[in-house]
Amino acid sequence: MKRETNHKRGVLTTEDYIVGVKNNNRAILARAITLVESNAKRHFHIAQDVLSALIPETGNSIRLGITGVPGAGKSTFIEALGIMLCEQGFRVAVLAVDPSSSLSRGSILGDKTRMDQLSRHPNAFVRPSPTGGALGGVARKTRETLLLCEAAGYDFIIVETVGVGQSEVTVRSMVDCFLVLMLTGAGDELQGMKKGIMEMIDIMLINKADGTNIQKAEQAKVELTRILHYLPQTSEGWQPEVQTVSALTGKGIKECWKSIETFTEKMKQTQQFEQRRKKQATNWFYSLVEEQLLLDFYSDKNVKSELPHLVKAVENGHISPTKAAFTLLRNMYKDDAELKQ
Ligand SMILES: Nc1nc2c(ncn2[C@@H]2O[C@H](COP(=O)(O)OP(=O)(O)O)[C@@H](O)[C@H]2O)c(=O)[nH]1
Ligand SMILES: [Mg+2]
Repeated sequence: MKRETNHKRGVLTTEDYIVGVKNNNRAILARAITLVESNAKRHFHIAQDVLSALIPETGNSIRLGITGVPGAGKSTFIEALGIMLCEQGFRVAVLAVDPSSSLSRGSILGDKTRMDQLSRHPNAFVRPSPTGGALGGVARKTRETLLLCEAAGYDFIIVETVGVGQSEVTVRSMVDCFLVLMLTGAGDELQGMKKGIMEMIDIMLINKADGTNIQKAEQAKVELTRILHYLPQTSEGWQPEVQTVSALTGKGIKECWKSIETFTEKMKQTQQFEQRRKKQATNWFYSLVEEQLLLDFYSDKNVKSELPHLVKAVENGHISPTKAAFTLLRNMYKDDAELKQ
């Protein structure tokens, strides 16, 4: 008990983090997440040591992504589905990717993102979106948080996001199954959904199919099923499903769960599950390499000093953009070249 109190206040060693996460000590898991979310260099190195040690413990959950416009009922739905799974004895972690929360402080995922009822369940762990930084930074933090939750033994990781910028593409790239929550709209069933998004969806849910809305929801289901039929398949042998659901009354949640199970089983049988995960991991690796190269490049002192002159010269038409780009790129390696001579 005493040790537990010390952990809450005191400094943890790398080993404390590793053991604490493995044992699903929630206070330590929360602190490990804070560590990966930190922008401080000294935290970065401990966080990476902790993650490296925990990597063998990861990969055993089903990762679900949920998107939809603000107010579609994502948080209410996740809470209903989450509680159902927790009641069955599963452990559920809920994360969020909300690139807006850092800018406006107010989250567009809404105040229900806290999911008070689910948060209190002993089998659940709810973590709000990391704040600060662009989507790229938020995405890295969420990916690493996902790995920490897996190492802590959560069976399902649910990631909530909204259709802002590239956030849907980002979340699709870290989950096994991607769901969208729709509302019945006035005629336009696609509700201005960006075209590429439709093609990333595995399961489409029409939410708020309750009260006077039931009939409209059923009509929308027919219409959306027809539209989805014309789109290319996201996964081999899987025709995206459309279902009506009420996150508020719980009607349709079980059926939705069944679809998620059928989908993941099918993906596992055809090896697409493993292949997608491998691809996601290598893509993540490459994007980190590219991101870091850019950062290093623009913070190089030679590049920094040359850049304004070259931009001016390009603006004034004194040098071609191609020549300017190559001149700048050569600048980065100038010191290395001098050393070699
Ligand atoms: N009638 C009805 N209302 C719902 C349903 N699901 C969510 N809501 C309500 O819609 C509002 C937005 O829900 P929320 O879960 O915060 O949406 P989010 O922004 O997509 O996360 C809240 O007032 C919910 O109570 C539903 O199935 N039926
Ligand atoms: Mg929400």
